[in-house]
Amino acid sequence: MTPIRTLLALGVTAAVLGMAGCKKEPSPSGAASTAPAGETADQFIARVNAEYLAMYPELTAAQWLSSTYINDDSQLLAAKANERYLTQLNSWIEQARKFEGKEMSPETARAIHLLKLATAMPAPKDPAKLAELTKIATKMEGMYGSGTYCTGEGEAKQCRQLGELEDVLRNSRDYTAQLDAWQGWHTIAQPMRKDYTRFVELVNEGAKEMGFADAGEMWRSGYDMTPTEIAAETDRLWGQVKPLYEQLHCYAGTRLDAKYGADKGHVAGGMLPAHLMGNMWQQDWGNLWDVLAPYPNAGSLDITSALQAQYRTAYDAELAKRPGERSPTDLAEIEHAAQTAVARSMTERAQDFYTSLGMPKLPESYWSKTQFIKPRDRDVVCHASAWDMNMAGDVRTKMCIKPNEEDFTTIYHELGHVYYYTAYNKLPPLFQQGAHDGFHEAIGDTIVLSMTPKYLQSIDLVGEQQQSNEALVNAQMRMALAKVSFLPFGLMIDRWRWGVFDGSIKPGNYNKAWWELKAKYQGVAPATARGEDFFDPGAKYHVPGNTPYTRYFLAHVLQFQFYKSLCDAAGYKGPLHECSFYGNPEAGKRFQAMLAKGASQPWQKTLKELTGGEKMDASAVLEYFAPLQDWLKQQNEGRTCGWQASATSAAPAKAPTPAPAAPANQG
Ligand code: X8Z
Ligand code: ZN
Repeated sequence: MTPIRTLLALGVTAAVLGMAGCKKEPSPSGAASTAPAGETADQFIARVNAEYLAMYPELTAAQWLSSTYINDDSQLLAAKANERYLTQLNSWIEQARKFEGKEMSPETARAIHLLKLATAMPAPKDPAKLAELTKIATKMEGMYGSGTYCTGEGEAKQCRQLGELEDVLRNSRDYTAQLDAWQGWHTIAQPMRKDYTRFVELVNEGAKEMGFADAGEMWRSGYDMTPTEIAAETDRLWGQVKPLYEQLHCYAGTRLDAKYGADKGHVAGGMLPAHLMGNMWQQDWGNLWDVLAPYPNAGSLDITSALQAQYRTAYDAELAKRPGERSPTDLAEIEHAAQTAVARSMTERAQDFYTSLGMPKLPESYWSKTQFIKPRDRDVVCHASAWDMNMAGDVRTKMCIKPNEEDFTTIYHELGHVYYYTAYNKLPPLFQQGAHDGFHEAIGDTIVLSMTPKYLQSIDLVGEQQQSNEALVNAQMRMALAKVSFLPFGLMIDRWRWGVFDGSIKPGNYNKAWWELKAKYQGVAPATARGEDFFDPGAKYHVPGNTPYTRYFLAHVLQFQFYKSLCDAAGYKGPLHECSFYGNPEAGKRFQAMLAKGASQPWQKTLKELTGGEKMDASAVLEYFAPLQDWLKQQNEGRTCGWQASATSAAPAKAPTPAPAAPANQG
């Protein structure tokens, strides 16, 4: 995790630490420090940086423990650590007030600005309320991590956690089994509603005390532009990519109709059924490759099969190490050892991409302290995250890696956070954040764009690739199912939270508003009624984990800008989508230079240094997917595309309603 912002942004456990990667925040030990008399602003910031650095490892240690051993004791310690951190943060922010309007260096002014945004979980000053907030935050994250769906009774009782329920959506094409897995997971969030409602009251109180209108406005204040401007920027960027998403949506709907029949392939208003998209939140449709592959015979891009074959080889190797009769415990250990071996080798492969750019190897401690796979003996928060434990080289990732494509690319994503952490570790702690949080999320994903069929072939994950237009469309579709399907999801989560924080979405409408936004942006809908007895937002990690989400939307635009610039830096001349800068030290140098800047200057300047432009812009997304967009238009010709967002939400009709004739009406 990252420091403050990490602290700030990550959200977890508290959301306390929240920074860049999906990480948490730190806490000080003992009472909050006080300001010495006559201290200048520059001295103040130097002291805050030192105190922050000193308290940080204790906070991250408590959070790491509570995420990797979920139990009452670890949660108590994590909540207490957050309590101390947030108390200290409030005290620093209070102390900073006396420098308002005073002379100070630009760096100090920026550091004070960042200090005020240093948490995604602004806490009330009232100590009782602050303690209540950290307890609720820790509890909600624990509920998510240990969430379990059980069916049957007695001998027939079966209990499954998120990973197993996701496997059903990934692998089963049985309509009812998928619906059961989807509904089952969403039961775990029902009990969070009350806690979340209280959580919103408390962070809003904290945000108001800090001078913000509400916590959402505070979140929108971290972009070196006004909160109104960044909201408008996200609308503008969405406007650029929306036509591409609509084409993909139309195509996917046609294929789902063919697979499940027109009465099941859509729900009311031409929307896609939430449980049939291969992903619990419909944010990545890559698992539907078997349904959506444009040209199944034009060469395979199935890297999951290759990874599973690696697992079987590792399993056989472990078996061979323990010949003779084997007990069930022996077999479980063999399985565990094989899973660990494959997860480590997948991570080594990701590391190899970074070192091919001239970046350093991960430290030995990374390999010994990282959580690679789901432990067998306890609950953990499986949602992937990257941690900077001490701002001095103790970096880790926490995942429950399985041998499949999604987890493989997520490792590359997480290492992007880790390389960012280590690149800016020399900066003062308050600058140890991404240029903005979307930058942090975009680093590893920029590398993922370089995982072209050729690269995958070079690492033996796919066979010889055809040089045909059909193979090209397949490759583009594979990337679009991960990247384009994500865009409206990346936007809607914080549209919901901004509304919750500013009061335009009331607790009595939490679920209704959620599904209205899912309908409006994604064009997806539940197949059965989801009234206010449910709390479906809580079934997505970042809501109970309090991790702001706009960062991922921005990252999905920025990563194409970074990728294009790094391809240029590598001297690449061909079509954008064929570029891989694997092994190119010049690209690596440019990338590293950006990472090393952290948050020490406005992100616009950092962006300009890499790309030559100061604005986020989706034209590189459109350039990349131009061949696919043409192909989709042809495929969709003569079909009725678009959806009626108003046709459903909490209580969809059983029978499909004909989709509107004209362009998508997204409400
Ligand atoms: O949460 C993550 C990462 C950790 S920062 C695994 N992501 C978002 C999600 O899973 O919802 C990466 C893409 C979007
Ligand atoms: Zn991330």
